[in-house]
Order: sequence, then C-alpha cells, then structure tokens
Amino acid sequence: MGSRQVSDWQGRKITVAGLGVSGVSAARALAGLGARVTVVDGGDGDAHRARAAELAPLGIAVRLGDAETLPEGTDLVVTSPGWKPSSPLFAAAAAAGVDVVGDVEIAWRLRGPDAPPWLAVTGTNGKTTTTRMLASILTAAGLRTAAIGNIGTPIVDVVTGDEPYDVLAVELSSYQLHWAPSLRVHSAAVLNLAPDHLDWHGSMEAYAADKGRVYEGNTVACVYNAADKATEDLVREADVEEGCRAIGFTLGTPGPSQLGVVDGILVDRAFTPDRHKQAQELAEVGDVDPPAPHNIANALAAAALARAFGVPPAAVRDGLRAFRPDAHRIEHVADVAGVAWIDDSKATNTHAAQASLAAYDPIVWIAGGLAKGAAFDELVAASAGRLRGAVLIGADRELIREALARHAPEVPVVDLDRTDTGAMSAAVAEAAALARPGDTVLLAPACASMDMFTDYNKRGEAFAEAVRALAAERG
Ligand code: UMA
Repeated sequence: MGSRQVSDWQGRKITVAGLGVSGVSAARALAGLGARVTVVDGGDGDAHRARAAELAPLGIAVRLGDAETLPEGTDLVVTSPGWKPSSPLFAAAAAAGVDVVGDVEIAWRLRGPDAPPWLAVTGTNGKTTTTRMLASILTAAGLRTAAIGNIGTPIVDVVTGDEPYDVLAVELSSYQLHWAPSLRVHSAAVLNLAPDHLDWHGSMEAYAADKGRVYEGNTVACVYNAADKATEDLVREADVEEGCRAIGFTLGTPGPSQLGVVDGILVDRAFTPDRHKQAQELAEVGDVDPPAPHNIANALAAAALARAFGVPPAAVRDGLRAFRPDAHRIEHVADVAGVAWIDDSKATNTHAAQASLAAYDPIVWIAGGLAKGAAFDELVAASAGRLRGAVLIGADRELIREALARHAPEVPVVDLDRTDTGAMSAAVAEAAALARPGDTVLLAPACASMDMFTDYNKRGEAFAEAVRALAAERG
C-alpha cells in the first residue's frame, strides 16, 4: 500500500459499526493505516467477545452491547452493510456532522493506483450465481480474478491484500450500494428488481434507487435485463461516462446491443464487430448448469460483463462449462417413495420462491422464516394451482398462512408453530405425510432464515439431513 494512503488515514478517529465479517475487515485495514479505530456492536455474546479479543492486540478498541452512542471525537463512521440507515448511531453522527460510509466505499477509496477494474453484479435474485459464473469465465480467459463482496469475502481484504488481480467479480447488495457513494465501476449488471429488504430501505423506490447506484459512472457497459423494464429504467437514469453502452440480455432473439438465445445457442449481438448484421455464438444452453430459464439469464448477464471486459467467446463457453451451482439452490436431495425432495433454501424472498415454485407441479411447499417486510399474496396467488399442501415454519409464518387462506383456501396447511432448529425435521415429516407419488416437496421458504438458523446454508443442511433420514427409514 502506498504512503499516500497511509497519510490519508493516520490518526483519524474512526468508528466502525458492526463486528461482523465486514466490520472486522475494515477495522483491521484502517488500523493498519494508522487510524484510531473503535468498533461498536449491539451484540455482546461469546462470539463477539472472542472477536474483540483478537482485535485488541492491533490497538483496535471494541465496545459491545451499545449500538447507539457515537464514541467521543469520531470523525468518520464506517458501517457494515446490515445496519439500517435509520439506526440511532447514524442520527448521532448526522447531529455531530460526521459522515457515514460503508466498507465497500472504504475499499474503493483504498484501491491503489494500479488497482484491477471491478465488474459488478447486483439484482434481487441470482447475484451470487452470476458473480461466480463471471469469475469462472474470467478464469477461463486466463485472467487472475476473485468473486468477492456480498458473496462472503469482504472487498477491503482483497483490495488491501498482496494477491495481484487483473479484474474483480464483485457482488454488491443494495445495502452495500447504499453506503458506497463514490463507487464508479468498469461495468455493472442489475439482473432483476422485485420487492425485497423493504424493511431496511423503507420503500421499493428507495431500494431500486440504491440498486441503480451500481450504474453510476460506469465506463464501458451498463448491463440490464430486457425482460425487466425497471432495470432498463435504472440505466436510463444513471449518469455514466461518455461512451459507456447500455447492453441488454434476453431469453429471446437479441437485437443489436443485446445478448440472447437463438435455437438453443447463447449469442452476442453487442460486442461483435458486425453486430448490426450478425450474432456471435458464445455457448449452448446445455453448457449452463442447471439450464433453467432464470439461470440462462444469469449466464447471459455474466457473459455480457465478461465480453465488456474483452473476454473472447470461447472463454465464455469454457467458463460456463466449468461452473457448478452452489448447494441449496434448487438442489435435488433425494427421491423417496416416488416423491422428489428439492432444497431451495436460498429462496430467501418471494421473487426467488416464485421462480422455483413455477418449476414443479404438484408441490408440497415448505415455507416460512423472517419475512423482511414482504407480502405473500402475489406469490401464493401465482402458485395456488400447483400446491398439494403447505407446511409452515418460522417467525412470520402467519403472513403466509393468511395469504394461503385468501388465495388457496382449498390447500391443506400445516402450521408448525415452531422456530427451533428441530422444527425442520418435523416439517419434513409433515410434508411426507401430505405428498403423493409424483409430487415434489420443495423447501422454498420465501423468507430469511435467521429466526431459526445461522444462515440459509444451515437451513438447507437441516432440510437435507431430515430428508436423508426419511430416505433411510423408508428404504
Ligand atoms: N449489528 C448491530 N446493529 C445493527 C445491525 C447489526 O450491532 O443494527 C451488528 C451485529 O451484531 C453483527 C454485525 O453488526 O455483529 C453484523 O453486521 P452485518 O449484518 O452487516 O453483517 P456482516 O457480517 O458484516 O456481513 C456483511 C453482509 N451481511 C449483510 O448484508 C446483512 C454479508 O452478506 C456479506 O457476505 C459480508 O458483509 C461480506 O461483504 C450476507 C447477506 O445476507 C450474505 N446479505 C444480504 C443478502 O444477500 O440478501 C444483503
């Protein structure tokens, strides 16, 4: 890291909000540059204390159990993404005339002069898959890259680390974008836009506006979903660099400046020299795993970003072929007595759940968890005709039960009235009782998992474990 950056941060009194993955990374980096860092966190459990003990030798102060009071003398607050803009700490910062920025903003400011460009991916659903596909394509092109950001690796760690990269595949959440005002990436994609995290953002408009920030200042391409007008509107509203192009992706035949699908082939009519007359073949639909429509859309978005960076068509194909999806994403766990058991624990919002419910018929649906301010009417109304039954778990299951009563009164519902971890095996047993041969039991909770589990991975694992136990029992 250059001396210029050290002098920018030396002696500054910085409060880091949150002792999670991003807070720890930001605190370490800023303390390393000579800032006087205090981390504050509302939690005060064993895990928090252990993390605080690790930071103490680095001269980083940690205050636990109080997420509201601004430490004396703070001249900048660096927040973790999960903190709501309405948090009292930020009201205190505003009252004191102190700026609040996120860890992604800090990563952006800490980039060195030869920093690799960022290709950014956001959207309501498909971000992580698309970012991983993008990294796979970039790797197939022989570029040194990493999939970072909301996906789990804090960007500050990568930007301040020693590993040299040619280009970064960056997944950004709406939270991260909200707190990163000066971010200006090479190219970005907004995959789709549906209501999510409305409790955090306050409104759909505010959520969309934060997503749209990813296009601000793009230099080469703003990639949008031609089937989702809201994403195209965000491109139109963005203030981009001269010469930056709007590139659409579509599951149909692409027009000029689009990528799309023709006769089972993914094709590019955006980055080919003769795009007004011809399309360049990139890959076959069968090269994408799984070749479901929403995932082909993800592959096209990843391909568009890679092509914007100059990756040749053969590397797009090789990168897509090498890509394997994550666990807990429409994952087939087992067939038991003629019933297919599918784990889509990753469906943490109604939009994602609707996509997986649309793929099966008839379905015994396992749902529930933390609703995050969502409404379930549209999802239930769209899926009612395919439901054999529903099993509800988690804190906000009542909201789903009410939507089922309104739009699918004939569908039998088991309300488990439980939020303990063991509830998942009870849910699996109830679902097995409802299902008939030929049915699919689908875990697509349409909710976050944190009321019952550490994260959606743990929820999916609990489901898969219970299904495997059932399979062993029923032979
Ligand atoms: N905390 C408070 N007060 C608050 C909120 C949080 O004290 O009001 C404390 C908690 O006690 C905890 C810490 O802050 O100790 C957690 O901060 P955080 O929620 O921002 O989480 P991090 O561990 O820093 O992880 C974040 C992202 N989490 C969120 O956006 C909620 C991770 O995305 C991301 O992988 C990580 O940074 C690295 O960039 C997770 C996520 O769920 C996967 N993202 C959402 C999504 O994908 O839907 C946006």
